[in-house]
Amino acid sequence: MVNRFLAACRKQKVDRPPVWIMRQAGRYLPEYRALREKAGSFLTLCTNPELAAEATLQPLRRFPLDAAIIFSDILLPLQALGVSFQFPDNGGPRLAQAFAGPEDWAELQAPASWESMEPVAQALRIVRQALPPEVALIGFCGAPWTLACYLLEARGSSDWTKARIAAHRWPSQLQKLLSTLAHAMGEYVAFQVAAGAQAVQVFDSWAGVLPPEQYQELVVPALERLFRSLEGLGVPRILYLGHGSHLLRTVAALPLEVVSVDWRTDLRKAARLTGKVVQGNLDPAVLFASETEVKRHTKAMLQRAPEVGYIANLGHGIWPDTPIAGVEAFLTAIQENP
Ligand code: 1CP
Repeated sequence: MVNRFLAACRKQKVDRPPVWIMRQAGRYLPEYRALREKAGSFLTLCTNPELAAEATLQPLRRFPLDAAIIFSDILLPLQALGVSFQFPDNGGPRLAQAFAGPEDWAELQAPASWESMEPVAQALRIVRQALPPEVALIGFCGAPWTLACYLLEARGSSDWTKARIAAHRWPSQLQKLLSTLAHAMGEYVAFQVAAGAQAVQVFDSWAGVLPPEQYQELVVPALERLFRSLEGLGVPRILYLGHGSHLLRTVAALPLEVVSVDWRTDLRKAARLTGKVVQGNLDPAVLFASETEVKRHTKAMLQRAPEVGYIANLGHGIWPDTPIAGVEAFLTAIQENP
């Protein structure tokens, strides 16, 4: 059987677009909530290989998805760089201490070994064993800029003022931080590929807070370093460009295969401006509409998608209280295509 996801990443023609859902394991699934309760904390769930593998597989048992994404978090590997943080119940990450200035990251470097992330490798091996060959397994990391946003802000934000100010106050030192993160994350995703990941997605969720010129100068060199380091691995490289419609031209020259775009980006334009395979981009809010409406919007999205080199997905992570019926209607509409 064909692995639709990997074929589409290579711009091969497939019978229908492959589909998976950003943040497909999570609180909208009752079985995830039960597993999370059993684990006691989100970090335990991430660092216990059996539990992380189970969380990864849960959505695959319920839905006809073409890919699994390993259950973890973008901040997890930062522990190997000596950064400590917590995930309070029902909230985003909280760092013990924000990076207040360049002296706080002067000593930061990639770890000598990724041994401390062995539970993630173990979870990848368990999941790969459990999946049929036609379902792809995706590894991931945070993009340097998005990770720097959390390091500088210490928590989630909507406008990332501290990170944007730092980028103007200490441009060269910030560039050095991004380069260090790029080097570390390149090694970390290579570690995931060695354990069975067949594609890697780099999440630049907060790319869009920067204008194109600044993204080009500050961020693109780090992304270039990260993606270039993965060249020899032979796995598709995906960049998620959150809120990034204005950055499509800027990422066109990067050595990667797939650009994942949010719900405000035109899919055809994304394909044309980047020359890459495109992934996305239904608004996660659509899944709250009636089943008829979900199907109508999904089919409209497919109409706007390129015929070859397209992977169906949401434009950002699925929300915790999303109705299962909405998810099912979304997937049915894709299966009915063309
Ligand atoms: O299927 C999956 O759920 C895969 C696992 C996964 C992934 C790919 C999680 C689990 N997190 C991520 C990536 C991630 N984490 C991103 C990039 C994608 C995106 O933009 O959504 C980002 C920005 C984070 C940071 C993060 N971790 C947030 C965002 C909110 C904020 O305050 O900025 C949150 C809520 C977390 C915690 C987290 N990570 C994952 C889950 C299921 C949770 C919630 C904890 C729980 O409900 O138990």
